[in-house]
Amino acid sequence: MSRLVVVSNRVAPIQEGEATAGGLAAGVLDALRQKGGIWFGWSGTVNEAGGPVTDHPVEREVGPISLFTVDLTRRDYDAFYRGFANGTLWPVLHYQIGLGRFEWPEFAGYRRVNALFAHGLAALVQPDDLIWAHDYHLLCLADALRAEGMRNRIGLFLHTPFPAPGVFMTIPAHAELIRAMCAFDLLGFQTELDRTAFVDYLLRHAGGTALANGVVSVFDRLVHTGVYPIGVHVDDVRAQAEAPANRRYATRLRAHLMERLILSVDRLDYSKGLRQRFAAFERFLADYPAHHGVTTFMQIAPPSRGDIETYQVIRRELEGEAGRINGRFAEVDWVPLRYLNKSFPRNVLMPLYAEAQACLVTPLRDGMNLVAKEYVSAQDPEEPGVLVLSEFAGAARELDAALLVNPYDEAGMARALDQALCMSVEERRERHTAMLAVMRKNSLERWRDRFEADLRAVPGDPA
Ligand code: GDG
Repeated sequence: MSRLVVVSNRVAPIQEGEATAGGLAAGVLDALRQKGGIWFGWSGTVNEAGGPVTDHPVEREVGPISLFTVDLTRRDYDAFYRGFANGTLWPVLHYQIGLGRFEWPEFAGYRRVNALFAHGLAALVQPDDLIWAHDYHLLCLADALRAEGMRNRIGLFLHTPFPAPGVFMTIPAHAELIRAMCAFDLLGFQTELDRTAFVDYLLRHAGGTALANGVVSVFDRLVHTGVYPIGVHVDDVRAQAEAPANRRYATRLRAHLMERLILSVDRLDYSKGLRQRFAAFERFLADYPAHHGVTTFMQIAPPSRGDIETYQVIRRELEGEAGRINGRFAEVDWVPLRYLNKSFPRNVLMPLYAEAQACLVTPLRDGMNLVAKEYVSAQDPEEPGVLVLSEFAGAARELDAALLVNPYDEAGMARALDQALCMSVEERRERHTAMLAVMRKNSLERWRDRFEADLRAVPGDPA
């Protein structure tokens, strides 16, 4: 059978026998571990001007997986990673048009890095290999691979949302991007809303014609589209949450906290709605004083993309807000908000989920949101906590038994928190059982297997 070649911006730093963080890495690793294959991407190293630049990918073997990585020059990193990928695409894909910027030279840098990846891959890939690219960094990869003469089956899974065409079209290079995306054979999305938005663009603005089963005829080729909601390993999360060796931290925490814990865990990113969430927590403290002295809100927010200005701004804002809210409400024996701007090992995080009576997951937009799914997985089914979830997270399409909130509605979020903390055990169990059933069905294995099978089944690029 043909090999699987996975391409993502970063190759996870994997060691044999060690668990890795995040859904992408876990799902991809499972697939590669079972059948072997190649994982290709950026090494994470930026070569400063004049520094050494290798023109061929560096190989490392980990079990049956061959990892190939390339370095980026400072110029490419600035234009591709800080520039077009995270300065333009990320905000627009998350409907944050006002935070986006656009520079044609950065778009050229984005294309250049996609071409660099394609060139490196061309030397490794055999004609019948399946190529599975991941995420918004690589929208132009298939186009670049075709330019290298490759006719392989090539798929893309977009981990972020895909916005309504009118939003996407605020990117001045939208037409070039869409044309390049259509060089993929299969485009996978987290939700039907994202898939429909993409197909809508093709039909209304690119002259496409819809055929059966999510196939669109456009630019003289057939583009397949599908919905593949990413999942988590439900039982692994629960096992990590319960393992006595992992629970030291959680047990100590329990001794220090008052009665109730509300937990949030997010990369420090403006799309996650942290500022609005802090405001909602402040409203909760103001409107529901019965929770004073007994409830703590803990926000874990590991720094992310710290060399991009919009991220520095949100970091400063949150630090200020956390101090102000605590200054307003704290008592000598109670601090309502704990803001931790650092990351924790996964085996510390999972028991913390299990400790929390409520988890507040309120992104302004999110492709899926795995924290929501991990929280539900980590709960004790007899005494489960309550998930308060933004209706604009992809996960809300599946986890509709959560308390769904609008992340722009401070009073609504405050009310939902009160409801979560006062909910009867019967209702908590009922909601938890419903969510667990959906997550077992849409597991991480299913995400991976369905995408791979669908990619295998596409007819391939005509010569
Ligand atoms: C993108 C899309 C989509 C968080 N803090 C720590 C830590 N984490 C882990 C969580 C979770 C992962 O990182 C975050 O995943 P999310 O899905 O919540 O968000 P993004 O990072 O934005 O991921 C998203 C996802 O891709 C998959 O398709 O769902 O919509 O934006 O697994 O547990 N892990 C560790 N320490 C931390 O402090 N070890």
